[in-house]
Amino acid sequence: LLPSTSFSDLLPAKNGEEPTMQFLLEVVDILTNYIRKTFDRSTKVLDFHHPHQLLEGMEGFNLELSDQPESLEQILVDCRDTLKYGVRTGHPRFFNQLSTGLDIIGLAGEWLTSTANTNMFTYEIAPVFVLMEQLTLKKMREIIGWPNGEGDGLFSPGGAISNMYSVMIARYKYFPEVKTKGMSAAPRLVLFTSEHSHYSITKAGAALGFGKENGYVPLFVNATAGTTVYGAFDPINDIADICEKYNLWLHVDGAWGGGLLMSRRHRHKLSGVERANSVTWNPHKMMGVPLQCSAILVREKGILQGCNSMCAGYLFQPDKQYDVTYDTGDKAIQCGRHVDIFKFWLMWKAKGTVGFEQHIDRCLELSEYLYNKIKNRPGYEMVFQGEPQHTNVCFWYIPPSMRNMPDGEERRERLHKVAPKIKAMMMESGTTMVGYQPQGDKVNFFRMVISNHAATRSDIDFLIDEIERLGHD
Ligand code: ABU
Repeated sequence: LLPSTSFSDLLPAKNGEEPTMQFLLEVVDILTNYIRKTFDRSTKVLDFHHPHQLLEGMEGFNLELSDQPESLEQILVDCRDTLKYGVRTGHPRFFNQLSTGLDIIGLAGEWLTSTANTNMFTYEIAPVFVLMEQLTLKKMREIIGWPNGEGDGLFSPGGAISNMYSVMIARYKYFPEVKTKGMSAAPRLVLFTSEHSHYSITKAGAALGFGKENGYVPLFVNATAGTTVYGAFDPINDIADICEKYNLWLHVDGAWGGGLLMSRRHRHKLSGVERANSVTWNPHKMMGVPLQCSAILVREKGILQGCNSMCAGYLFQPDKQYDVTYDTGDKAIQCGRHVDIFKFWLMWKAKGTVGFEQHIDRCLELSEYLYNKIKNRPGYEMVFQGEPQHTNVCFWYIPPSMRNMPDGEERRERLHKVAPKIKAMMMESGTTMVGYQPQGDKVNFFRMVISNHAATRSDIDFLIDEIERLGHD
């Protein structure tokens, strides 16, 4: 590209085809180099800088927006720098989040999705994607165990929003007048969820005007399939018995654990899920689909439409020439909706159901390897007893100088500082990343999770060596 070339030389400019192709090939080169390095263990997971350092500008990388156009040469440098100062979440040693990994087919799907640049609200402008979404949601409902995969669903912008949908439709099911008359059309309602459940359930309660008081009318129970920190599974059948007895809506938050439904070895952990009224299941977590890809699945057909439809005449005209039940946008609380389905559909095609099963079984085997490696290793204490149910392995690392300290407040205070200190050093050396948090009365501990298909036993060994190297006092 000539240094003087700018955006105005690209298509749709006259004679714009050649500079456009050159520019895009350069971008592809940047992306493929990044991908190659992501899987190379000699590359760092991150090159950490504090916010003020990035804001001040790093070696010519300037985040400030400009009034005048920049050259395409500079735009390519901006692309390179954006990746350089980011975090390689696909690196085999990135364990920080529930969503990790870089699936190549999923990535291709995401590129195609951006190229198509359409909106999921109507069949009119997204015919193929709408059908893919319908078919994939049906398959997921079949896997849950709902008869003939009947029901409803949507892909939403993440597990928190999927959980919020479940609360909205539960309220609509029991008190449909709330849609038009507001909260005064219902008694004071209350939701039930466990202490370890995801904060999005309480957030949905707050956003939708629910309270927390005794004496309110019970409406909804959330059972978590794979809690965020411990990876624990609530006993769905026992909870379903209570919900049936008291006529309550049962939601299963399987944002993290839903993927285990794909595994014949592990799906028993969600036993009873078919008794739920709604299920959240995030393929962007345990199934390695690129962000974002979260489904809200509902047993009752038509309830999403009933709850959310506003029948905007400019978009959802009833007299279109095709079957307008395929205009699925009015079921959503959003108007514009990103195409999250294609990458998932493409991965399912490429791997088959068995491919997802193998991925999940492998991740669980790796976490078992980690658990067995550290459960009796000097310097480690497990946060909860027994084998983890999911890939979450929660542990304290005790530096040598603390190993003979008696239990007590002084030890707790010191231990609380250990995981953040090691994590900070880890990020500054850029070698690996793992999460930590306190939970209830427990001081900060590491939460290791495995969802990355690139991780191997050697990466688990590396993490442990790194914790010991950085944590040695
Ligand atoms: N939505 C929960 C994600 C949390 C995590 O990645 O650790």
